Amino acid sequence: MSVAPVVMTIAGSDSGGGAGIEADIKTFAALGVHGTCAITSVTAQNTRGVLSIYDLPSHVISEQINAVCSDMDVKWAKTGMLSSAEIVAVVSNEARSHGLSLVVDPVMAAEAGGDLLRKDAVRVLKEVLLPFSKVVTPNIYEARTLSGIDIKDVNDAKIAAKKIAELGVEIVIVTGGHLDASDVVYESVSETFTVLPGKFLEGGTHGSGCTYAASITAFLSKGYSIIEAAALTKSFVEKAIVSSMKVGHGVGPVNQLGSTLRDVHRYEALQNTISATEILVSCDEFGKLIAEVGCNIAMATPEASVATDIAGVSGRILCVRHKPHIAGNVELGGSYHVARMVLAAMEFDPWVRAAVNLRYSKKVLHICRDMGLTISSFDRADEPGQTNTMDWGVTYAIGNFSSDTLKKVPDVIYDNGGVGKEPMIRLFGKSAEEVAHKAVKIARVYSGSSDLDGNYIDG
Ligand code: PXL
Repeated sequence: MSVAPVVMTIAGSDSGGGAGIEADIKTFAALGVHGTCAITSVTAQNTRGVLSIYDLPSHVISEQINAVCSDMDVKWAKTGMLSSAEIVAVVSNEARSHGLSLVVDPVMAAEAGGDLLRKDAVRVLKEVLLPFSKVVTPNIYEARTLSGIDIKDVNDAKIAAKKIAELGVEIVIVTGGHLDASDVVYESVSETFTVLPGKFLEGGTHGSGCTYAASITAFLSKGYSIIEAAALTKSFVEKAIVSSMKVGHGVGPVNQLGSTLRDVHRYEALQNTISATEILVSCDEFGKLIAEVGCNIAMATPEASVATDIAGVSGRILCVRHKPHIAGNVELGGSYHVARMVLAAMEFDPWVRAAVNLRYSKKVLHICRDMGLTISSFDRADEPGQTNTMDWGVTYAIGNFSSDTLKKVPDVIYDNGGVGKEPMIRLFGKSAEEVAHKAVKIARVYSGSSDLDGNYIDG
């Protein structure tokens, strides 16, 4: 069993799944630490705003903290929404008695609107919680409330940070999401400022503040210095914003796992395509299905939008002495043509993510039909100028095949070639392996070594 730091979030719940403990726990999971939680308030919320707030009784908050800390070794915790003076006080007491190192996100309002901290709680936050906290991560509006300084630029942020540190908190990070995207880190022990520049990115930001503080907590629990934690967190939050998903009608929530999943998907597409090429080259009969120009097989990630999100052979699969031979490596962006076909097919059905091109023959088309595969085609003569043939051809063949209401991708799309263009059959499927298995089955029937059920024919 592996060992991971245990961290805690003491925060409110966002029923919309964007901010609060929901964001914190996802952040902890994405960063490989074990997340625990003590819920302070339950908000009825969506991407448009906060509809209602129910504060949990103090003893329920204490009991959650005690339950976790009496069993697990929690050193670092973060606080989020602490709606009332009473909650701030009880959390301060519990954190003190369990010796927690605290990262305080001084949550005051929700992104989409709605107060999350009562006015009388600000005083307790400043006088009781911050004096023994390690880090506080206000945005410029929260920093103004804590310092009384209106922040219009990085210099104002530095003045405010220093003022907030005077309350007794060791490190103040004024986040720059509402300024020029740079974060100002003030370390009171060494009296140093570090400015971490950032960039504004396209994407939803609901939950970015919670995610920021949770990420700082996770990196500190792993032993990173505050400047390392702040730099790593900046990049983590930027990726979470870029990966945000369009849900709801208001401010979209950040997606803490988006970039990790994209990497997982790339790895899966590569492995699947490598395995598919092995299936193809270990079948001698497949040599007969290799086109003059060679074959390629490719598989896209679910979020693919460009050829570099698609694994394919960087050279080709060629027929050498009647046997398939792979010339090149499986790489992301390895195939351009097959990648274009897959991208075009995914526009109609996101589950169709793989394809292989095969040598054209009427007999192969017959076999495909006998196997129950669906077939459509395009004619290069119909292609308008200024298009990418693969985009246009696949889109045309899908349009021809399916009804207006149900655009379905056929298993096979072929064309009869054109001037200087070899005719071609293209086989589509959900994964490169699935497509390779189908291609091998066709090749065996074509060469007479097996029947349509895959049974070997003697002789
Ligand atoms: O992002 C601040 C925040 C913190 N905690 C909860 C929230 C929000 C914002 O919406 O809902 C519970």
